[in-house]
Amino acid sequence: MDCYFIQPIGSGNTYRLLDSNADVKPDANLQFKIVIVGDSGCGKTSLFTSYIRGYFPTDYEPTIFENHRAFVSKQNTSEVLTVDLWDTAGQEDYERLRRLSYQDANLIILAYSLSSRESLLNIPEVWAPEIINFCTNTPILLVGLKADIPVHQVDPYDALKVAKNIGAVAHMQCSAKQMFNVEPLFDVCFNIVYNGKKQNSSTEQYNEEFEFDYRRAKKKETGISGG
Ligand SMILES: Nc1nc2c(ncn2[C@@H]2O[C@H](COP(=O)(O)OP(=O)(O)OP(=O)(O)O)[C@@H](O)[C@H]2O)c(=O)[nH]1
Ligand SMILES: [Mg+2]
Repeated sequence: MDCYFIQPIGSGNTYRLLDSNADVKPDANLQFKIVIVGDSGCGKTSLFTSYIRGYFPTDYEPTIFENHRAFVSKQNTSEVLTVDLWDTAGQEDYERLRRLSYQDANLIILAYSLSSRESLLNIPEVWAPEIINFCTNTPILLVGLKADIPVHQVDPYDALKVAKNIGAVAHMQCSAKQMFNVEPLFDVCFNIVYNGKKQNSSTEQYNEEFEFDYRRAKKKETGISGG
């Protein structure tokens, strides 16, 4: 467990999942899309189900494609984020469908299973190239699932190396079965998208201010409106 890291963009706040029946007032500009990908059977659906529905599904049903909308409130603020969690198929048969999921993603959760060394080997072999191809600049959070199994098949230092090589902004482990580290994992996800948005909008604001000043200066200089 000492082998995970979280870059500053992923830390800061905690979030509370709101009841789907609650009278929520989400902020229109705080809407995010998070996509999970990784080998079939590594535990992606179980992770989403345990977080959103609060239980661990015992039967394995391969996913074709599934979306969940969640509203989360940011700790000590009135801000409410809308988060669309896109669950994808690890199976090759649905590769084409999965590739459609990447568009406009704000974060990719890239998952492997601690019970399968192959699922980690597939991160640099299969998944990272696919992500880089379809959403080049989207941040990646690497997560090792099924942390509850008694004997891990993945050497944590290998996983750490993979995380660094693919440029992940965080690397964590969790267990949907034992609800271990599940909420902290989603806190990191929400911090990455929230802080990323704030960074971008301050850059936009800076650009707008710069443009405004530039136009004003030009107007003075030439007596012509910058348009
Ligand atoms: N021990 C343990 N088993 C888990 C955990 N999460 C999932 N599993 C089991 O792993 C199997 C596959 O889980 P899924 O969540 O359906 O896997 P998936 O990644 O969504 O698979 P695809 O939909 O085919 O891509 C199921 O039998 C789960 O019960 C976990 O945290 N611990
Ligand atoms: Mg699934």
